[in-house]
Amino acid sequence: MPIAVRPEQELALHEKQFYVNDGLLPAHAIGALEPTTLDTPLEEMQRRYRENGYLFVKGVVPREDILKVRQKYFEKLAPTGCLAPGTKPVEGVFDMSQNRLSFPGVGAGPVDTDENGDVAGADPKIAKLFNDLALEAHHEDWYKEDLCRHPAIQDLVAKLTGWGDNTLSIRRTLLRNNMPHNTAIGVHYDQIFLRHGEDTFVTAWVPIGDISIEGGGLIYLEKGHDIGEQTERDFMTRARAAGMTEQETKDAYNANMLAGGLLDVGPARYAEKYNRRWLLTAYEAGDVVFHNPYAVGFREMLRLGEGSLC
Ligand SMILES: O=C(O)CCC(=O)C(=O)O
Ligand SMILES: [Fe+2]
Repeated sequence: MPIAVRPEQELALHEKQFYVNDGLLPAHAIGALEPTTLDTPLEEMQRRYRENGYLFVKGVVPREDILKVRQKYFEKLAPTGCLAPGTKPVEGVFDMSQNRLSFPGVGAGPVDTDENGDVAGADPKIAKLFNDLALEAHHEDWYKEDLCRHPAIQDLVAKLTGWGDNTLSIRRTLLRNNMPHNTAIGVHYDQIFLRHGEDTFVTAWVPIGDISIEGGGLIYLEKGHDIGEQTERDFMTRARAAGMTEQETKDAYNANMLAGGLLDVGPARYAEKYNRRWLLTAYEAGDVVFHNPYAVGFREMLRLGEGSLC
């Protein structure tokens, strides 16, 4: 059955400090993401997905399948020196003696590049290697086949949407990392990036490992999908009024948007503007958040702590 979020859990959240790109989230802008268990009746899952714009399901994928991906990923990145000496790749512990600028996140916002288009950082060679390996990882079978086409994810989407055997997994996916203190992906909804297609897809956000509640996981704006949908409609109206071509309108990097197609780089400011809360949670390996194309999401910023990557 669904696990209800108890008010005291939300109050306990207010005693913690959560950092985002534009500073601390104020207590009144913090709520809890509501978890759903796998034995929840399908109609209830569908209701939650429809009304909340997301469905956060616990334990969808076997834990060992996720940890295998985590291990492979960090084995691949290890030659960059990102892992703390004496730790195992599957732990993904960042070497805090390294300069974080050498380890830029994939698509987490504008990155500085030099005249050759290489990622600039404290050590450009390491930054380039890190970026190249992180991109290369998208083409590995342990990622694009074993994880992205995982039957447990596919089956749940097939049931949730009623698409059944017609469920198609789109070859558009991002394998992101979040280094301690680095800028996280800004406020966005996914239709921004997939405007060339219909707005009927489902995104599965899959944490590759456990993430503590302050650990830099994804956070969602409460019922943000209505804001996302309205924003998209306004955007289309403005694009038409400005005489944009079809191609320009579909492009997430166009004149009406922030760099990278983001709605805002500052979630605290965004929550204030719309008077909505950001919903946070801890994640365990195997959990999946399914969300609709207009759900407004953002990454919490990973601050000090154990420096575990996610
Ligand atoms: O940083 C993340 O994992 C979230 C990325 C995301 O929301 C996206 O790629 O659309
Ligand atoms: Fe997203």
